[in-house]
Amino acid sequence: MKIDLLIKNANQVITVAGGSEKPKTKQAMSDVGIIEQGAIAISQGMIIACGLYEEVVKSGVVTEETITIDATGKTVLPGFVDPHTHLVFAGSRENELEMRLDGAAYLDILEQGGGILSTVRSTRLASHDRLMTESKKRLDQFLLHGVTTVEAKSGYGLTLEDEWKQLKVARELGNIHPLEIVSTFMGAHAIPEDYRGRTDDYVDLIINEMIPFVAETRLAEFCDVFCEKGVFSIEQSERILRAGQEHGLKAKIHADEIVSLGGAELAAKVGAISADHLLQASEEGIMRLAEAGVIAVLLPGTAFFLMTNHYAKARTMIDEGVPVALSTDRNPGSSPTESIQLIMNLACLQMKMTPAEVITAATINAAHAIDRANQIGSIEVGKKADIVIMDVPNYKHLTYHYGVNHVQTVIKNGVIVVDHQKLCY
Ligand code: IZC
Ligand code: ZN
Repeated sequence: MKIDLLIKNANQVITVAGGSEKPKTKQAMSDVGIIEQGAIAISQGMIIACGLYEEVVKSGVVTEETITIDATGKTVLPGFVDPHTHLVFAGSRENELEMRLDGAAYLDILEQGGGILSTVRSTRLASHDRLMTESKKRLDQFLLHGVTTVEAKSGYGLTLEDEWKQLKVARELGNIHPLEIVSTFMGAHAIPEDYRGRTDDYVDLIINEMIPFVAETRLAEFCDVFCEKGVFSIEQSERILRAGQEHGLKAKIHADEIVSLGGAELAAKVGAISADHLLQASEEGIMRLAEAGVIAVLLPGTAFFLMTNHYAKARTMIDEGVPVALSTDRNPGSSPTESIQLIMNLACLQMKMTPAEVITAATINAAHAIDRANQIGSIEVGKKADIVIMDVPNYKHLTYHYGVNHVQTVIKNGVIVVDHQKLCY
């Protein structure tokens, strides 16, 4: 077998190996698989060897065409996986930041027809091309920051046609951009203005028309609900998630973000693949997640950006055996960032996750949260060659030297797509 790409002399290769079967929990989250002076061989987009150089070069044939990257002084990791984004939308909401600085609350802005609903208005008005252009910019930022796969939710359409428009953009972007996109249907993101006071009627529309359509056209793999005070109740969320499951859509839930409603308990009850946010999750809810093996996708960017200063109890979750993953929650209202590195830093400083736990949460556990852990999330033979080379001497440096982008090179499916911090696909 011909080696297409060879990475050598890395100060550290962080493999995060050993978690492909099931997400890493407890002590296993700290085991990130460090290889000092490591090397990796890649052939036809896949990892064919990882270890010490002398062994790795023997895994295939080095030819004149083999590209060699000297990673002296650098740290090599699996490409980051972002399992929770609202990628496709039009416009921005910087005006709301000023309202919030004046004391307005996120849910009050939504109640008054702003927030998510203002992004719904601009997304409905936007053409397919505008949505493509704006969303592609976000994907480029993700890639520049070391993310090689993202989940992307709909939820700024809230009609069948407009949700479809968003999901089609996500699919098309996945076809034209090196970054891989995994889609989630989230018609249950807000109550559309013409259904105000008639939430159950909107839930019926989601269940009877949107979910069957999305499932039939295979435009999404997951179904998500904003289970929150004033949005979708526990009962409504359960109906939607179960309807999704009946149509083959795996359940995800925005749970206990702002008000503690019992979203964590619901996630365990329906067997969701992940419960996301959980800032206000109860102790009981955390125990249920651990028992049911539901992945907690934590999004500390929202506590930071909404200035609540109240973060999810990551330490309790990890110590109780909940598999934890991290995500940006990229969206225009509560977390407008593509920097997974900033999120990793917040996870460490504000949620007291260790640097090793943070890396596990942003790679293999995040891959599990989108059901892709058999293909991505670690540097292991047989996995896709999704790799980031960071200009740091060791992995602990990532959560220490903060506020800057440490990415030097990004490799997606064995192809160099970011070189010296510049896009080159
Ligand atoms: O646009 O505000 N929390 N959904 C639930 C969001 C934030 C996105 C937004
Ligand atoms: Zn979200």
